Amino acid sequence: MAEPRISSIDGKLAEEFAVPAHVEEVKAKMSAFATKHAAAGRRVVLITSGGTKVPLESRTVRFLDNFSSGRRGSCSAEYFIDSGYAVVFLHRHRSLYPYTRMFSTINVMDALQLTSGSSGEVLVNPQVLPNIAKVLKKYQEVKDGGLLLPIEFSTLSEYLHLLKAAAQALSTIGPKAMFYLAAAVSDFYIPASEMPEHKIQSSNGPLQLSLNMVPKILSPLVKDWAPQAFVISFKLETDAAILLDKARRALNNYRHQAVVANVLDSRRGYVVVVTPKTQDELILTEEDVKNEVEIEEMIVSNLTSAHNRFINQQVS
Ligand code: 9Z3
Repeated sequence: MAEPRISSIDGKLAEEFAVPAHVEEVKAKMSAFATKHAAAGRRVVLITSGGTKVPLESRTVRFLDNFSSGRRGSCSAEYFIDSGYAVVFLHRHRSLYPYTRMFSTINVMDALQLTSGSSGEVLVNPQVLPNIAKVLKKYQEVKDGGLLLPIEFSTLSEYLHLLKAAAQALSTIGPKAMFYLAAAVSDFYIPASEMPEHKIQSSNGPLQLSLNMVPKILSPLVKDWAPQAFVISFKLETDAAILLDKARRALNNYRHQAVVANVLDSRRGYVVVVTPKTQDELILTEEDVKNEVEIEEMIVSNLTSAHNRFINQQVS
């Protein structure tokens, strides 16, 4: 029997990106989650969400970060659950979270009131937390049903190692696994071997940084770690003129199933789902916005249908 291919990225990951202490424990949890839900006839989606932190010192005082709020990922998680999926939610610590995202800008003290009696009871002000009863009910159902497995990352290293662990854990359920890679992942980093231990001193004068390229994790994910899964990456640009070409190039390079292409400023109202044979524009109308329709509902609907077709092709 041929030896399994060891991708060079595996070596690079181990050498240049600090391995989180709990990665094996998290992998076992994800594996048990995937097996349990697949046995119950459910599909499982791994959603990545939020931005990665890139430390400049190993005892980190300063780091590079990016704009991502985690809205796309957290919002999509809710629609995937509504569509019957179980969700592994690999997200940036303190980025938006399914269900609570709706109240993320609210100061909890403004939403509560002490009753006037001596019992010290606390009441919720429904004007400050609109729909709270409905959302809480849904949240509790999801929790009781064990449909959402939250896993946190902060740094780029944590993200990369946890994504690899997730891919390997979900690979056991073959085409029933979907990867929805919406996190905004840094393209640049400082390797562990070149990172200063202590705080960079401003007394040494202006700071010049030299950053390495982050290995393209999509390549081993598709080829080696979860070769039967349905994989969707996201492509973000600020220049709409190059977006679709870049999305097509990614599909050509990595040979996965779809790219969701979006432009920074219009990402809440317009995306294009690109596959090798199709190109679907999803657009929120003014009417949709008035009715509080979210574009993630359309993205999830488009991709769950494509996942259906993908699974049916495997069995026929
Ligand atoms: C996305 O394009 C997501 O849609 C956003 C969502 C990050 C724009 P928010 O979290 O934003 O709702 O505020 N994610 C992927 C971004 C990315 O870094 N893609 C890489 C690239 O474009 C490829 S993996 O090169």
